[in-house]
Amino acid sequence: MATKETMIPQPKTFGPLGNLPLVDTKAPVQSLMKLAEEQGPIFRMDLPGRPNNLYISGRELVEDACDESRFEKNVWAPLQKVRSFSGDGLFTSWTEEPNWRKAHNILMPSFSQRAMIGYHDMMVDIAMQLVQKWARLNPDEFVDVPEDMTRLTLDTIGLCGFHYRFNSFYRESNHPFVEAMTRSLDESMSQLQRLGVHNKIMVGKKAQMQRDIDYMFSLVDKIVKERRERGDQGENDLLNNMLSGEDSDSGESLSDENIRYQIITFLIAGHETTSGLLSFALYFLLHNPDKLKKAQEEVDRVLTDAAPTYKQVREMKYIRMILNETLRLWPTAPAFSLRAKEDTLLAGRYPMAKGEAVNVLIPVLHRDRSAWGDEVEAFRPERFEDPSQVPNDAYKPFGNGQRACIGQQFAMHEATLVLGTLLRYFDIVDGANYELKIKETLTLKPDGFTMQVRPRANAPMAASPFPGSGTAVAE
Ligand code: HEM
Ligand code: LEH
Repeated sequence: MATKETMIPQPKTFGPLGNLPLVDTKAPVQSLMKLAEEQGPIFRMDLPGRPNNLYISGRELVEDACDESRFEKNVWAPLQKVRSFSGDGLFTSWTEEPNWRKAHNILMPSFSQRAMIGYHDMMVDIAMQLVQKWARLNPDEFVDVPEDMTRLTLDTIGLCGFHYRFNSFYRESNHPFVEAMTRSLDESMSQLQRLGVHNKIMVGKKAQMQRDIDYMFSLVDKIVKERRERGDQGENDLLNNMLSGEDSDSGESLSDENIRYQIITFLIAGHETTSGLLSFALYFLLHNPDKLKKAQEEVDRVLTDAAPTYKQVREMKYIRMILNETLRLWPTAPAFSLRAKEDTLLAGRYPMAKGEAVNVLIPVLHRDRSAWGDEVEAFRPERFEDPSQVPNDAYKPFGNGQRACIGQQFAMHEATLVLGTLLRYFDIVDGANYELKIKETLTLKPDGFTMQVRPRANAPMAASPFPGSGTAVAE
């Protein structure tokens, strides 16, 4: 009888290093994507100290692994590294850890579609700071897209989540939190690819990571202390919900230590992936003038005032389709992991023992021809026109089931608002002939992407230094 080892392909190995030499240290996800093309929808990788990693990317396999009655979220190696600063926060906790359900119950209402009405004006505040910055550029100047999108998304989660202003648009370089966070994510990714002994001797890197974690904790502790001293002044934000919320199941509230982990989680998760999404979307629009034209027709029709209202953001259907299609081609959180709850057969074929895991390579799943047709590389927002035609089992940019992204509505409301507003105010120009290169820091971003912007003649109040803050209107 064939064993499962003979059934699941594995690329060539290099003695004690296993398959590690096949992985580009700076671009592990892109290496895994290439390996999936060669090996097929399921393959095995042996890594030093981590034998037997399974990667899946076919529609049928992923659909089966997403069955929550048989599989559950696995806090796999990349997430275990991040736990050094996000502990048992929502993203890095096991489902059976008591704080996962407690925080999930307390925080879910803060992320409902209705809750976006309360965040809308704050999102507009930050979006308008970006409009102001771009409106003041000289025609020959370039915008560093991922840098400005990072400024925007960090300031947005800071303000909406904690009424804290990072004021990134008033700084030449990144806020120190972004520096500490990026270094920590980068080091977490590097640790995955070093041999155990090699990690132990990287004393300098370890010390830097500890300094970065200490800095992130100190910033978060300052935010909490100031809120506690000032008291609740009716801010309807994540921080208030965490400080005063009670879990409806247990009646318990979150501990101070867990609140710290949740804040770090939200500051990181709340901006890193959304900035990548906005950057990739602008990249795709530069390369697809017909889609850009359709997008501008929509924003010109819908955005009639200086700043978008909540209702107008909900009306920008084509902008949302552009974002969905962007996340198909470059899902900015590119992988997640699931483990078997009991012994089972994956897709009726591959025996999996209880606890055994599969890692889902989302960018490859999103290019499965059986779900998306032959022209998988073509940027076609129209794929998302009719929701009943979207192959949801082959589209997982926000993960799966009860452990799917809690911030999905937040990210999509923010990204739709910002992309729509930018296209209303500016024409975009590929002045640098940018060629796509993807930078990985666990998440994905277009590396070094610059472009030029030209204020549009018909933009509402484009010349005004105070374009207003807009008013949220519920549907
Ligand atoms: C979980 C993607 C934006 C907070 C996840 C997961 C994915 C994901 C794939 C599942 C991870 C896993 O199974 O291991 C994205 C993408 C985003 C985005 C692509 C933007 C385009 C956000 C935002 C926030 C956020 C804006 C917060 C404001 C979280 C949290 C979890 C999570 C807390 C863990 C939820 C839980 O397990 O209870 N996200 N995310 N994300 N995301 Fe996001
Ligand atoms: O290094 C990675 N994977 C490999 C390395 C190996 C081949 C040497 C592995 O299997 O260990 C990269 C894996 C990256 C995937 C992690 C995605 C985490 C995204 C974090 C986003 C958090 N967030 C943001 C918003 N919502 C959630």
